[in-house]
Amino acid sequence: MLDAFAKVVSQADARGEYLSASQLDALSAMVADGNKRMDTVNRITSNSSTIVANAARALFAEQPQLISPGGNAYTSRRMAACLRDMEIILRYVTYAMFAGDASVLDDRCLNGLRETYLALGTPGSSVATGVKKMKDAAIAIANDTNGITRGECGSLISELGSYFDKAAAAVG
Ligand code: PEB
Repeated sequence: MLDAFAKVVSQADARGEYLSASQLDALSAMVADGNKRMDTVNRITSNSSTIVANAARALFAEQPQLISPGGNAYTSRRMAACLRDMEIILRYVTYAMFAGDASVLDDRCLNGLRETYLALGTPGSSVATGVKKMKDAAIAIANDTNGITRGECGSLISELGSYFDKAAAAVG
């Protein structure tokens, strides 16, 4: 598991080189935007239940076969497993956002997840749809300009989106 700093160090070390000016610039920009990053993580974390519940509700409205008898989220045991899976994915996205690096998400959540769903007979494409719905909700919450000092958040928001895209692509 790496963060943005450890990632750059390991890349430089693999080549036996000092950190380059462009690597230092990129990390320096990351530090300068640190408070925005923490705010983003904080907002998603404190709204996580809403994000998961609304995404799941929208997924089941769009794909009602999932909650019909025989469906993959039918019975409260499977419904609970489904909500838990979405919560796990969202939690790892917040870790990746905090670390500024996707490796924690890749290594501890997405690695082998497609195969797990295949083995379970759970439709990965439906999980991916749920992840996309969490993405939209998380971005709306992170990007909400109400009650905060306005600033440029474009690159942080696209980074956040990329972690959700990675999760959706890993199972979809
Ligand atoms: C991944 N999910 C399930 C299982 C595992 C995971 C390992 C099997 C064991 C269990 O049931 O607990 N676990 C999960 C995860 C990590 C992990 C992401 C990462 C670290 O350790 N059903 C649907 C939807 C979807 C869904 C499409 C969006 O209809 C999910 C939610 N996951 C789902 C369901 C099960 C499951 C298990 C329904 C139970 C499947 C079953 O037992 O029939």
